[in-house]
Amino acid sequence: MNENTPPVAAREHTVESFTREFLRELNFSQGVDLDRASDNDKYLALAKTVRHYLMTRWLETLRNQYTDQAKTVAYLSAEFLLGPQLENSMLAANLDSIAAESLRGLGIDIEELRGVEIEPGLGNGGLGRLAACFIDSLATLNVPSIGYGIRYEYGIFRQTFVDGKQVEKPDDWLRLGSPWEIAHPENAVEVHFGGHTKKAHGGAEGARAWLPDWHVMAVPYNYMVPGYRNGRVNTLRLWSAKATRAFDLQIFNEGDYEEAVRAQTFAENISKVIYPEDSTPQGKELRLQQQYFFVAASLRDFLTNVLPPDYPLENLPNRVTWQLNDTHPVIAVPELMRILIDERGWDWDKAWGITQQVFAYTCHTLLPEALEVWPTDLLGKLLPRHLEIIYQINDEFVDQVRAAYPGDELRVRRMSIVAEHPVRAVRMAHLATVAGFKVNGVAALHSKLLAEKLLVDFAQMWPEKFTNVTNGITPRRFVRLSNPGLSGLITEAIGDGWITDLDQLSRLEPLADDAEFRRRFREIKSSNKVRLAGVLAKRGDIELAGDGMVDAMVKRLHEYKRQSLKLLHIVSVYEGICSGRIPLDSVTPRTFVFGAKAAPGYVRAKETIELINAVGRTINADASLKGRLKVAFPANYNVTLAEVLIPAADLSEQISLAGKEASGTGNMKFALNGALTIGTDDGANVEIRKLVGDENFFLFGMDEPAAAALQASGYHPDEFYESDADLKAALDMIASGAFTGGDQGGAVTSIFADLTEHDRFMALADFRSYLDAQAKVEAAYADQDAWSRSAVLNVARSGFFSSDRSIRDYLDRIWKAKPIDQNA
Ligand code: GLG
Repeated sequence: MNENTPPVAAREHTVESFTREFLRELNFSQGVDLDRASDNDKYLALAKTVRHYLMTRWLETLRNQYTDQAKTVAYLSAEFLLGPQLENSMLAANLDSIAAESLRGLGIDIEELRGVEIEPGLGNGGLGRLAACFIDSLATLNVPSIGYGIRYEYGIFRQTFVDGKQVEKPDDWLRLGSPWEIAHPENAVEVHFGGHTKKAHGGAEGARAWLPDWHVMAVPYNYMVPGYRNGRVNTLRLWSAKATRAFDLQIFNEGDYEEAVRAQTFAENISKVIYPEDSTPQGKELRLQQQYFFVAASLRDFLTNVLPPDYPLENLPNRVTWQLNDTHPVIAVPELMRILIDERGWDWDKAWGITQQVFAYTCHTLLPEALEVWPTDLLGKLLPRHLEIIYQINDEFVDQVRAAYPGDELRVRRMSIVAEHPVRAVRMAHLATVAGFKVNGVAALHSKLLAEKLLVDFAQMWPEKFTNVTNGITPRRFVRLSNPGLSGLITEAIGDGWITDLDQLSRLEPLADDAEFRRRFREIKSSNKVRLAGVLAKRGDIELAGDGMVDAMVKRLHEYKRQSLKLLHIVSVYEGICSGRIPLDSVTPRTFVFGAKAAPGYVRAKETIELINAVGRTINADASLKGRLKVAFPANYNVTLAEVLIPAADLSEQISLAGKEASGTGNMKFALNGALTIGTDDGANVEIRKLVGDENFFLFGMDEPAAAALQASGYHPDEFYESDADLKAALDMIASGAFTGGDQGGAVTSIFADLTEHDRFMALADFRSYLDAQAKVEAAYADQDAWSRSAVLNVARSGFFSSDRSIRDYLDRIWKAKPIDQNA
């Protein structure tokens, strides 16, 4: 350690010292005294106090990162869906009880302060949340790593419902300030765009000079990523766009003040808002700007700030893996080539040799239309040099394919990085696969289908490139914090080692046969339902069906996920009751909980929301049901709500068409909190079922080969509609306008017509099997004791789904980096 930088004195872990710090923050940072402090003042003071406690360790980690020069994982992701930070930071820093006691002593209710925090919604769904779980596990496993992303000023939109329709509101999460970030404007990095290229004077052969015509500054904001009580605090660095002064001045000098301000706004737009499409890229120019913006800044940052000066880049593969979280950061590949060739003067082969050893690519989808493709027109206009480099990578790659498969021009066309139809465009997944030294899918089935279908040509050429890493979730946030009751019960039974070694949950297995343990487990579920009921009541007068079954389907609204199939089930039960086919007394009291945002431009998804709300309104208002059935669709499902809902759920709906959901991670969170799954053989459901056992899982529907076969043979949904009386009755009831005040148009016609004529994700084909499985659910739930046995077994057998295990798999199979104990 440098003598000039003595270590910051660590704060004392005592209530007195915590209180002193807190009051000091309140006075000197917020400028108020306790009597006059608002909840926001207190929250900010508390957050900053907690941050101070972590600061010493953070600085130490940063110092070690620099002195050790150990192999580092740089996780490049356009999304980090972090969720609330306060509780997690207190937990990691081992301050939870000290803080609670300290605040109690000051007459402050810590619960109230938690309510003040606005979660940073810097992600759309699973992909962004996965990135957040991964950085938590990387820190907890002591892996030198850094997360790189974008500090969007507006996160994923705030969803509201107006007459049952989704209306999006801006998510101005920064309006009260964020205590968790530290800005470093002095370390801003310039990022260039546009212009043209020309032959470089001197330099390596093939080097070009890029003459961009505009640039922005990327300002880093650092976030702490504390490991769980292990003394490591990693960094998440999110970039915010700022106009350069030179840029404005130039225009200003030309006399157009308004234009100068407009130019500034233009530049700063880059990090203004996250694109709200999940698994459906829009190909908008601003999005490509965002991608290059954060990637260029991150590479530059790593090469100049993380590496020492004059670091020989020939050694880069020993120092870093840049993990590409989906195709969003793939423009990093030509960016590194550009740096090595045009700036460092390397020749092409040498540059490509290194580039191919430092990137690895994670694919998160199976829908071909979800793979990003950039028209060369747009790419060339924004990043002319990068397009040239991509062309050259492709030329060499195509030669390689021709050499391996002489005469197979169809294959060449299929594999080419540059597509010719419908417009000339760059397929980012192909670029990532060609450049990456590994390509992984996110669940066993997904990785298999990637290699056998979506990227089959590549897997034939380079079988050793392809691997699987099944997703995971952090048990710190999704059990320890979100389910204190269950955490306490587990810890009492097996100690608290499970928090960082989730396989230890298997020691709960014998307790599934212990009646007292099951009783306590049920009691915890019930009190979690009470907590959920309280939150939903506050969120808009939503009621649960007493303490009946909580049946949850929460995920983005997407046709392939089949919220419409869930809706058909609900309508079918309701129709059965109305028509006398199903006696009301025989129906298990149940609340169907939905949580789902639709992409603002995704019409069918928005119509589905409208219809769910219409059905919900009707059912919830129908007194003849005596409150046995409720539909709860709280608006704006987010991490904060997930943390309350998941621990209360009995049944987890994972009903995508087999072969379409890459993995799912909500499915894991539910199982780990003791919900039973009703699901198809899709994504990680396959692995969940294998682990928890068939008898503790409700499987239904076609498997992937069956679904593919039906699709190939010509699928006619009307045949299912005509031949299944219950299905017909349910669909007809919707079509009759029974839920829409007699209105048979709009969403009603549109969804009815789509399901009976097209039904791209074959909901109708799986309807009967889904209903049968729901009947099994009802029967099983009637025996509460047996149900809770299954629930406990779900918990005991879900240790595999810890994101710690995922990270270990990445380390083994891809990164080859080593954990470094901070305390050693
Ligand atoms: C994807 C997939 C999910 C997957 C998640 C994380 O749709 O199935 O669990 O990433 O890998 N685009 C996504 O959200």
